[in-house]
Amino acid sequence: MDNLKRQVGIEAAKFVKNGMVVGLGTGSTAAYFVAELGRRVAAENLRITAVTTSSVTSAQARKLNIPLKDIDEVEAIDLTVDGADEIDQTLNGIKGGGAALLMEKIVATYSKDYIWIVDESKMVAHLGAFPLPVEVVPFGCGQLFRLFEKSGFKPTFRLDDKGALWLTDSGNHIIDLHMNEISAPEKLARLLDDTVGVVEHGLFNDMVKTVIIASETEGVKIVT
Ligand code: ABF
Repeated sequence: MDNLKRQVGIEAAKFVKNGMVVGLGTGSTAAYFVAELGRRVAAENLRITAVTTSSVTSAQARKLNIPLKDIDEVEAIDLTVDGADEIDQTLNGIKGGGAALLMEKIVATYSKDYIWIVDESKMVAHLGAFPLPVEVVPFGCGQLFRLFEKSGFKPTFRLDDKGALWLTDSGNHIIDLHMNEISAPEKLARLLDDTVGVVEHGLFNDMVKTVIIASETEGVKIVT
């Protein structure tokens, strides 16, 4: 699996050219992309500026001497490369298993080009077997939890290793919805967008144009 993740990370880094502003995703697959960029910055004198999608990725980029800027300091983001938790056949996806969905969606929204890198296990017929992460404001999140329960969304609060409510980089909590199968992702996204207390959700519908997939049997494929 690590080998597949490394392959797509290296493949995606080929899209990065001198002078670009690059959005760096979060997660174990995106980390291979960031590692390859770091290698090229050192070995090939690749000149880029990066914006990141989490404190974890910022720390990795700093270690690799990849020049970083705040998202508001750059004019535009040329390309963002990120991982995903599930992708369906229309290239809608679930993200946020790594709890970075809010920053990931903001960076993706302001990117001219956007690529997901995954191993084949992430490709699914229908979204929803992976619990859908929803980032929520702490105030009133118990009420929101009960609303999700009543709606049949089977919510659970994400906890940290000490059993406390998970705190995102933006100081919010995460509720995971165990829906099993999401038959209408667009409708669910609209409902969550309209729910008070929801900051953002992990449905990334119609956002990505290119997915790089690595499989044991077929090698690396680029799907658009
Ligand atoms: C991020 O990392 C996410 O949005 C997604 O939750 C996760 C995928 O992680 P991994 O590559 O480790 O499976 O991109």
